Amino acid sequence: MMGVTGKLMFLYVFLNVVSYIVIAGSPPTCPAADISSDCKSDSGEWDGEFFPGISKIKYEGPSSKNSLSFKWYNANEEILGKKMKDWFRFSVAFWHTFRGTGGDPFGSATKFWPWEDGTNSLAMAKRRMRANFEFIEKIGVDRWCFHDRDIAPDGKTLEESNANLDEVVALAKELQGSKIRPLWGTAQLFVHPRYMHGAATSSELGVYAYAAAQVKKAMEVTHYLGGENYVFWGGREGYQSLLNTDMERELNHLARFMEAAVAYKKKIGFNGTLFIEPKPQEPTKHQYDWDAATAANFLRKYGLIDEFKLNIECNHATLSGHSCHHEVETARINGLLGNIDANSGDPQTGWDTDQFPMDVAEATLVMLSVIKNGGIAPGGFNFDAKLRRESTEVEDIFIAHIAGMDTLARGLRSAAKLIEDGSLNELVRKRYQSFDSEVGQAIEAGKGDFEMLEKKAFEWGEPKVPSAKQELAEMILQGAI
Ligand SMILES: [Mn+2]
Repeated sequence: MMGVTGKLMFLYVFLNVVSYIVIAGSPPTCPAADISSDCKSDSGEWDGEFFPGISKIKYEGPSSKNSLSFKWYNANEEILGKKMKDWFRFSVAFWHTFRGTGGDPFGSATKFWPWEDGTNSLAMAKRRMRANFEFIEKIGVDRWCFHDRDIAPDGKTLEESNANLDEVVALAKELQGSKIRPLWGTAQLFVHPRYMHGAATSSELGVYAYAAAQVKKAMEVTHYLGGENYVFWGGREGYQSLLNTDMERELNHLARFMEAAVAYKKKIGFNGTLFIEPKPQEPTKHQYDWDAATAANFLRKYGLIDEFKLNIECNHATLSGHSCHHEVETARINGLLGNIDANSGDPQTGWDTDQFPMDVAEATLVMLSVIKNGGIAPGGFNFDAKLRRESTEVEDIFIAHIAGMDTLARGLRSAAKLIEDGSLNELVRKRYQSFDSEVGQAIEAGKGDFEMLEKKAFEWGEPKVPSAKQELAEMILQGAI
């Protein structure tokens, strides 16, 4: 635990950095060798457990009243011929879980985890990494996701930032052991002021080059850690005003950047999938990867469709005016379903709240798509989700992940019931059965010319239009949950 000196120092440092945290949601930069400034840490190594009193979370079944147990997620139980853990491939998001402060645009941090000393030092970064792996071990998942700048502090120069990253990554590699791997890594190209106009879509050449160097390094360390995928979320790849923006040129630059990433991935022998993560707006007014369909169009236009898949984030789906199910289905039918950032928004809030997924009906629909996709590997379900600002106890980190995993597990169980029951499938099949006829088959084979169809329309007369049976479909869904 932190001593009195530590607490005073924490307060001092905290007051110095509070304005930055409120504005940018991130601590200040700290050069690796700087021991004279706010970056100084007295942390050293951490004695003992980070989560004392919490042992490995076990499955206890739906009747358990123990908040630190799984009620629905039973890792090794087989559902539709596959273990639950293999359907989900759950991952812990380092940034929300270990860098989230609870700060929002109106208020400062609310979370003061006992292992934090209020600095963004290398020593603190290493201590945090130890906490990350103790958490992963206790929650019982095999994967984690990270941004480069969240796991290691920015340096005064790019060389120094790279050196900081190398030092933390070496420790992460050691702590991972043989079982744990990154589901994916990514570069944080949106917090630093240099990226205010974008990274790959910045109007400044120097920023484009800096971003390229950062992605190059982030891909190298992801590969080194045995990462299975790499993500591009274009935090500031978009515009605030079209009046001062050459949208065509920016999109061309973005495509060139992605081409270079593909080439470098192949050059270093990194076999992970590259994902684009659509989001319509926030922080920019318009993000170029608005939704799954927009991202698919971008990839097709620039000949990148076979090199990428999509990481669908449920809260981003709702921000774009779609359901998560719609975005997952759009990705799936385009052969682009790669990964799911498992979270949810608030139906009464119009921004990205990154809440843990708690809606069993939505989880059921998402899992129906994932099952139709034959699973999601080499992607998985990453908890891109954070505790509410008002949830401030260490055990809340566990409770949130357990509840999110249980929600998705209930979704999987319900989706499996729907598939085994077959009546929803049958309802949909019947709805389109007129296309199973000779003429319908001709249309689907591309032989439905207008002259032939006009002849049929005259012959058949006014068509009989059956019921869509939406309420029956909803009744079937309710019955499976
Ligand atoms: Mn989000």
